[in-house]
Amino acid sequence: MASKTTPTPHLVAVDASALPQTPEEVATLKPDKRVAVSHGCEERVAAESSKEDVTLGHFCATLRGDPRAGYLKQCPLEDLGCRWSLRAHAPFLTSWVQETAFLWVGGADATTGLHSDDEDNVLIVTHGSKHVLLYPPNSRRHLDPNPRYDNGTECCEIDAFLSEAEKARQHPPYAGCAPPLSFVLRAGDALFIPRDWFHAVRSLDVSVSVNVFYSTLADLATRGAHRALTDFAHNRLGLWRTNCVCHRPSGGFGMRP
Ligand SMILES: O=C(O)CCC(=O)C(=O)O
Repeated sequence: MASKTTPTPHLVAVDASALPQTPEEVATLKPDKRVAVSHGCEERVAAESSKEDVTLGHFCATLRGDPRAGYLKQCPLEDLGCRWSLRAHAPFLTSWVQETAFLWVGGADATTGLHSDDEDNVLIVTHGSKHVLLYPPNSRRHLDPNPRYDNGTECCEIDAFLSEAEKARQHPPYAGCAPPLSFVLRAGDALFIPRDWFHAVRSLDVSVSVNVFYSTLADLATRGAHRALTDFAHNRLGLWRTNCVCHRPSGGFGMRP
């Protein structure tokens, strides 16, 4: 019987020239728009994190000089008036997909903790560089998944950027886990991250990137429907509000004064 091949992360060709290329270019999109920038690592329950409410113009202007400026994470590109289609710029994507693009802007060390997403994804760096570590779905039992809510995502407690020995020391179930795949993405690079692969990302310097999640019609009917339901339960009914990446226990949005 022919075995079904499972996709693995790999670099793909994407023409990213029409995407914002620098923090300064990002700032011009909507300088007065208020955005929530993140501090710390929101994906790990044990790590400190907070959000700060600033204007996009202020954030982008301070980023190069202030290592504590924070990380603008997963900001919908459309909210900034920027419409861009992966399918129109990526020769490998030939069939219809529903896609959603998000912007990420941060300084050196801006980090997204280890997690998996339930959609296929392409991460495109347009400025600076990023280090990406990835584990296959069958590594899950080693990675200490936690109950933190993030729609369509499963977060983990492991700090993927520690040494292999330190990860096993801090989390005994990590012992026996194969080391992660490692990619350093530079401006112009795009990485395909298959659904359910665990990944952690760290900026190596000031970076701008865009990630695009995409789903076929069949994906939308299954995983998309589940995401819509859990999003409703979280944002409208208030479920899982004390342990999520987006709200603070007070019920507020975690904004600093
Ligand atoms: O670039 C990052 O910090 C995280 C990106 C990510 O998690 C993703 O593309 O799924």
